[in-house]
Amino acid sequence: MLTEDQRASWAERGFFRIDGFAAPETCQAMLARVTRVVREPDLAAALGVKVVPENNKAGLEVAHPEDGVSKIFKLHRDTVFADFAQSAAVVEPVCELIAPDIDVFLSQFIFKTAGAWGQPWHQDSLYFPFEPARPVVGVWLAVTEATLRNGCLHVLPGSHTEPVHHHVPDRRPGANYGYFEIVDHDMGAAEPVLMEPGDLLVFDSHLMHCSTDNESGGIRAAMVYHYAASGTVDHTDDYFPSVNDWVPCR
Ligand SMILES: O=C(O)CCC(=O)C(=O)O
Repeated sequence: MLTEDQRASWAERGFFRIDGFAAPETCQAMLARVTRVVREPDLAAALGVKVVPENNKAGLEVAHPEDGVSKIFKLHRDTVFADFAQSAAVVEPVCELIAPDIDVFLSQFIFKTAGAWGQPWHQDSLYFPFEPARPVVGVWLAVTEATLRNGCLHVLPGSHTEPVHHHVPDRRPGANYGYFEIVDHDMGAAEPVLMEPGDLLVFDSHLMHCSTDNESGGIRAAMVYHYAASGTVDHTDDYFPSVNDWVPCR
């Protein structure tokens, strides 16, 4: 059951957080598993994941393969990632926000190692040409701490009531795959979302949010899932190559 505070924050601000949601062991298991997937191309191929390079490190020597990776998509059928996506602790509250029957359709592990770019201001629904278009709910799990220095999320409270704005391609030369940016809205009231490992942010797919570059010497990792009502019609392939994979949760 969502609490009254969570419901109020959802309605007024477009998100809520649950501190200490996941055990440290879960975060460590996710990081260990995804590191193995990146280091073993045969495993990545067998799982059918999509590995996206970190373009701010293009051409640089990296100590470990994962240091040159921005994101991995389509992990939500695999081991610890599937267990988390399907857990009652996640599914029950998300059902309350969407519908009695939901699917998880998208998952991304974001490595954000030292020197990686942040993702510019956007609304996730830009990427979701669905019928019905909403509600779509994102859950963002802090796998490591997220700080101002290592590139935490920033959100614009209340912006979930906005329609999907026009987005332009991220203007940085060689920007990361899929990065688009809102440039027609005042983000002056934005708030940083500082997190400890295991903290969870639950957010509406119209909420405007971004993250900053990782200017620390360490990693800022997160695991992100998106959920929508079962039976949603997905038109993504009419627009761009889809990384969605619809898996029933309840
Ligand atoms: O974690 C980040 O750095 C950005 C994630 C994000 O914006 C998203 O998942 O939509």
